[in-house]
Amino acid sequence: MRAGRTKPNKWLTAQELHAHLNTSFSMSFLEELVSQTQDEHGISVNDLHLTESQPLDQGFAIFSKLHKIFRTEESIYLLTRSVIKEFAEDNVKYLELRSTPKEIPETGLTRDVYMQTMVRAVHDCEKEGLDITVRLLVSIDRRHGVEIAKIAVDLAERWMKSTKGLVLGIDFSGDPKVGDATDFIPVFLDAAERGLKLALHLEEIPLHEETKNVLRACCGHCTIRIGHGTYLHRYEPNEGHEEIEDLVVKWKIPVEACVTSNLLSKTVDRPGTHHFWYWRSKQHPVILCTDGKGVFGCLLSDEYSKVAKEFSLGREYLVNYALSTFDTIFECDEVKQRLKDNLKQFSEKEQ
Ligand code: 6MZ
Repeated sequence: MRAGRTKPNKWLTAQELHAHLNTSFSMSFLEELVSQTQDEHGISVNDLHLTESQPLDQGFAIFSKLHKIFRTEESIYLLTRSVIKEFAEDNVKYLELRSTPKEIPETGLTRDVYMQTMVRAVHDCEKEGLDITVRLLVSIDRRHGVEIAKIAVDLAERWMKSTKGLVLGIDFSGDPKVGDATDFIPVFLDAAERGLKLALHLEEIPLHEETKNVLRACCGHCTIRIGHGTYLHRYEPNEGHEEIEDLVVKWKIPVEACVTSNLLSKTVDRPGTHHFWYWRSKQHPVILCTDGKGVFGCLLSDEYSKVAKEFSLGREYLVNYALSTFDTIFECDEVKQRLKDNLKQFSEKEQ
């Protein structure tokens, strides 16, 4: 599959809840930027997306290269606009876009400028009349440690207030092999106390202890979705990890399922064993997401097509599925209802 292709697909409207800004580039935008800045970094476009399954580490090596390219206010602005535009072209009506605010003294980028730039790009897309509602999450990179995470929460709270809710939560992500999510529990609780919603990468690889600790501490106190959750239900019997699944089910914690990303990162071996279907069969909320549509070369409509083909799902099933997933967005009930009404109207018209 070609990375970042922009074939509009009008068969379904939906929402994208797990998209990292720097890995969600559109290919045409990346090609242009790389050709202009090649002398500075010497990186080629072909090094920036996965075309076949590679271990997760390979993905993280690519993310580091991308961070050498998206280094200026201008590039973050253009990246944000092009990412939003490409989702809108794929008929995505609601997007929660997440990113780690960067400090890059050489280019004058500060975390505040980074946030300001993303917000400006969202507003400019609104002015342009793009038919998509965009909200932002501030990412905490677990590799950067707890002190930087606290800064991210302060930043998210400040921008949530000043944008009247355009920023609505935090994401916890980064290389799962580094650090322990348990250390961040006070940060998560503090963020929730301040009114921020939490999208937490958990169990992308088997990390049952930290997941158990986080869920025990946060369930009942925070609004949470789980990113990936690939190993939530994959544990050996009698090792005491059943509690994880019990908590996820008891608190109806939605799981963000990134099928192509998991396959290309080799955390799932084939589409038929993807946990999307495990949670669907339990009637537990699970949302199809792209993760990084640039790096993983998938549009959201591709993810729908992939599961439709794999699990023989018809149009009516998918429309009902998509309608149910609107309940998992971090926005208020009024916005949820508007999105559901729009999708119902759209699907009746397109029948
Ligand atoms: C964990 C991931 C990720 O924040 O610079 N990120 N973290 N697992 C994944 N699965 C493949 N994919 C992306 O976007 C890039 C950052 O998002 C996180 C990593 O921290 C990566 O550096 P931003 O916009």
